Amino acid sequence: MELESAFEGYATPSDESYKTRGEHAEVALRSDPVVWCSAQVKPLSQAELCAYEETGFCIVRGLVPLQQIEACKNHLQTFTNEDQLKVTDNCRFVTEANSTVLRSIFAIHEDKSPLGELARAKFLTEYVQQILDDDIYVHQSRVNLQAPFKGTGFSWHSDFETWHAEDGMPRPRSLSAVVFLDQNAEYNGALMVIPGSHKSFLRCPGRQKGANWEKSLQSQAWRTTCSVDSFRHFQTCPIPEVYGTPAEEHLRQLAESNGIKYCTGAPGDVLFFDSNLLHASSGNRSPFPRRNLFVAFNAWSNRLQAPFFSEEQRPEHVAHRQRVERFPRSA
Ligand SMILES: O=C(O)CCC(=O)C(=O)O
Repeated sequence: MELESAFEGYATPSDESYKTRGEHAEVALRSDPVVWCSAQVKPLSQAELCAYEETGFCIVRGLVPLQQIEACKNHLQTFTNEDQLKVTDNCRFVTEANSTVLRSIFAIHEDKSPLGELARAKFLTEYVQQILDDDIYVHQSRVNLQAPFKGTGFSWHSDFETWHAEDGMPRPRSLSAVVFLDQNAEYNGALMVIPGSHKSFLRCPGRQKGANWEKSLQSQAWRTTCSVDSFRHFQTCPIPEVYGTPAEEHLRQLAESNGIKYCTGAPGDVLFFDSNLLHASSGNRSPFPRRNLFVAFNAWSNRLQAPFFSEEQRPEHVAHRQRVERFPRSA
């Protein structure tokens, strides 16, 4: 079957650059800038911007005061109460597969809480505005908990590949800010990245029918279903699903040529990384938690359209379209 006909009925991207979810895995060159500003030297210096452009990420040490980090962690304790989780809107909370252990909490920036405040803090948004050179908004926010002994990690992926295919984000004018709430080390599931991989676009195979998000938020390698009234009890069956998962051969080639880097650091450090950077994390078999706040920002000029390669668009709490607050660059 021709690739064209496989995508019949989907929204048409403005060009072919980020075609994905076809018959075959392929590697394409990114056709957009990484750093969109030209000469601004604050908060990142010109040298830091150049390094970000080259590697696709940077870590700013000690950006968040420890007091604020402690307040966030105290607030997170309130989410471990099962009764509270049961009465809250269902799929905002994602558990580890076949488990009641909490894996992710979505739309955290909307909460009136220390975590919500941190996700919208000016000292984060000014970095993002500098790199993207635009007004910005939160596309997605979540806390990933990587629980001691139980965290199962995330397979290799480019966020932008999913955001483009399933959310309708036109271009990779977007990035994530990751606030380390705990020490992030190799042994407790620190994020791994392939430096420089953001310059390639890895087209992922697998034509998608129906919603992929219920499955992919738990694991990109297993099919799971989530029933609405028993959201804490996912059923997992061993059928591999590959939507949004790059080919292992392409990952191997990139890792061989560019290496793999662990993004380790202390509470209060912040990792900024390009939306097309390949990243993953191993599970957490240590007795120490690895809780991180992820805030994905998109340029205001790059707001979502219809999904480019998916029949269903993901829900608001996973990809914001309606409930968006604009952070103007000059504010
Ligand atoms: O928390 C992690 O280890 C990885 C999370 C991730 O890749 C994501 O949320 O897209």
